Amino acid sequence: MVGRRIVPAVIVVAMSRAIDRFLDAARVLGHPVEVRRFPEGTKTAPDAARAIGCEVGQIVKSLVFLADGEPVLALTSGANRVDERRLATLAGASGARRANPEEARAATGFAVGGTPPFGHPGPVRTFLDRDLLAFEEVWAAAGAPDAVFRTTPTELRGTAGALVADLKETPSRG
Ligand code: 5CA
Repeated sequence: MVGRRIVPAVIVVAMSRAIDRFLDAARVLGHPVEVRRFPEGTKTAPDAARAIGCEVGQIVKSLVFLADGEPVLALTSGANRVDERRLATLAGASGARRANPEEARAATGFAVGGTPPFGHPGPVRTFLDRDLLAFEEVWAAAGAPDAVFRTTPTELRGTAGALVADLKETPSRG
């Protein structure tokens, strides 16, 4: 039992409800998913990669930004950081910034650390990091910070209604 956290029952119930909401949304889309839960937690991309035993680049981070105030979702490889200027350009906005946890939840209906790439209460413009296409399978959050599901980049593009884009930060020259 070394390393096991004690999670209050109220949080356990809230997490299960969030996963159920995501499962329902996936079914409605015609893409039922199989959720895997890890007691050690999958809250961040490195946590998830460690738990699953895959490359960190195969983890899909579902990151919410505000582009001129409009929520935009960047499905980003766990190996990359989002270039906010690139994202703003993609969104046709003059600027983009990371949403705070409250803004992210308002846009997606889920808490950061468990935000799924689709299944939100309303449409959110979504971009898919091109680097994820290099993998046969990728893993994304399934509504809670201990829950993930496996998908393929092509399937993810469809379920999330995402536009494939170059959105990662690249090292600056000079
Ligand atoms: N479940 C994992 C892997 S699928 C996951 O959801 N990863 S994530 O990258 O999409 O979400 C975790 C991220 O939430 C962290 O990397 C962190 O950057 C972000 N986050 C944590 N706290 C905040 C905060 N205060 N404001 C905005 N983002 C936050």
